[in-house]
Amino acid sequence: MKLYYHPVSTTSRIAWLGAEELGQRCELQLVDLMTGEHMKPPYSDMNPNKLVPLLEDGDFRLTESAAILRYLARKGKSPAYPSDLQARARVDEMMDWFNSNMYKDLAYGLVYPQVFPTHLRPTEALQKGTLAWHKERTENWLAILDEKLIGPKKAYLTGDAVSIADYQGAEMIGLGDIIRCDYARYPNISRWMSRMKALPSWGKVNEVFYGFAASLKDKPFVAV
Ligand SMILES: N[C@@H](CCC(=O)N[C@@H](CS)C(=O)NCC(=O)O)C(=O)O
Repeated sequence: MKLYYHPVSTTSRIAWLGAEELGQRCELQLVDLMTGEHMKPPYSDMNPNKLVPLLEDGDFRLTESAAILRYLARKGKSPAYPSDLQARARVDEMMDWFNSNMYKDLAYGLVYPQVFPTHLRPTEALQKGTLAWHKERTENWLAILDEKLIGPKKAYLTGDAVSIADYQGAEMIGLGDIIRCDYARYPNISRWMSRMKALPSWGKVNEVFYGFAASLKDKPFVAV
């Protein structure tokens, strides 16, 4: 299999972390987002969304990091995507929650407008308002995640065993490191993230991302 990716891209790191932890061997093919390689053929012919990641398995191509995680887990019949109907529904529930609730506010509303010039709002007032709005929403999701969804007892998002929802969610929460989010006041999230950051492949998958974050260490950010 081949994974088209960029190491700073959160959704690429979700798919890559999943592939590594699930033991699914993938050749990595860099798509240089910085030079716009994803915007033109041949990549844009493979993925008309012009986004990474993309998984290639023979002549089968798959986009969407969550779908890629599910594909890799099912291919390897991994317990990280349980076959039991209700256990699997819980994993799906968390994956949808992260994709539709947390990510839109934390990533698109708070991190990207401060980090990527293409996401900067056209006026100062708009930028300020966007950040304030999404910071509040992000804090709301973080409190729900901390107190209700993880809580004091669970080791992972859906119980005592790691699932593909953890790979997705941890990379999304980890994105906040780039604007120096302080998660210390969310003890259950902090505990879970420590566990996720201890995964064997976490360091390798996130090395370039942390380098990018370090390059922004003196830039002031609005963060949670
Ligand atoms: N829903 C997609 C989102 C993919 C996505 O947004 N990829 C970003 C990187 S994290 C990208 O390729 N951005 C390139 C651009 O915006 O030009 C997924 O989960 O795979």
